Amino acid sequence: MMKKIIAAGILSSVFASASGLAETLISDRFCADPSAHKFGDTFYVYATNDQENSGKYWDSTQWRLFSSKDLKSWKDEGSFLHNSVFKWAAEDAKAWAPGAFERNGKYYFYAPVGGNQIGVAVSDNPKGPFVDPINKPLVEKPRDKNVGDEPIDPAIFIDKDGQAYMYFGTRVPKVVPLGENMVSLAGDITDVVINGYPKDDPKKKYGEAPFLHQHDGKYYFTFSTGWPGQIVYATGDSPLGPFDYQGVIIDYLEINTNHHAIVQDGDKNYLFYHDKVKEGGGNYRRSILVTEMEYGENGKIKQIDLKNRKIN
Ligand code: FUB
Repeated sequence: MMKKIIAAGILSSVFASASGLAETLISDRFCADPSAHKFGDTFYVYATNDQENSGKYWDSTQWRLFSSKDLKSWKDEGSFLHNSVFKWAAEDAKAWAPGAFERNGKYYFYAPVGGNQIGVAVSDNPKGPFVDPINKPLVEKPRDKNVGDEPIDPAIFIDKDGQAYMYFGTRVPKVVPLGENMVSLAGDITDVVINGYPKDDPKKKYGEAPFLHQHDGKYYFTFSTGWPGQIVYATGDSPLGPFDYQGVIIDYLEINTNHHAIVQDGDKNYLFYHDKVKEGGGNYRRSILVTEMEYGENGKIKQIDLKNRKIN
């Protein structure tokens, strides 16, 4: 069991590369589902608030924010947003894995509420206050066509031509272009096609937690394969896919979910994910870690060595 970490406020910890595998725990509070970004000179992690759930389900109704200048010391910015920002949401609607994004000096927060709706909130500051500019869900089941089982886990990507896309969904990955205002849909919701899964691994399907980033001219679609899930990746020539399966980034954890985000900062790449690493941790009491992510030959992402990691 790892050593007890510092109790409150700013955490000091050591950060090392993925190959040496020291990893930094960003908070002593239980939190999960990182949406990680660098805005200006500061890293921000928007998270599901596992500390405030019942411990029996992911039933928290608020999100938590953490910030850091150096990825070593993290500041807990508090429960910066509650689902009540969305007037149309049920009082007890679950606040699940968010996806934040900055565009033209505005900060957008895409939030799955209740498992069947995605709302969007906007602010002039990464820490809020956020408001709901459209007063209705951005995506809603059953209002919208082809949202799949659960419209959850939104993640945003903006392509070189300025077109923004939102990825989301469980069991079948979905993508939809966003309007330039970032708070409207600009096309149909379509399925993301992933080719080439290993036939000998029946567990290897799309589960949830989609994410898109670009590296060396290729689009990398990364996601969790299910419950429990690996974080795997597939590459393609368009943000809309299709994508070809490539391999595993994070293997199965000892909890039933796996969720990640990738931040590119200069020539470094960082991988944020959650796991059960603190005393009292479990399926509904997760903790967010950050480690360096590295590319090998031909743009292959090196798998995280879970057995040899050292957590600070
Ligand atoms: O935190 C609730 C759910 O667990 C998220 O929406 C999923 O990605 C999984 O991590």
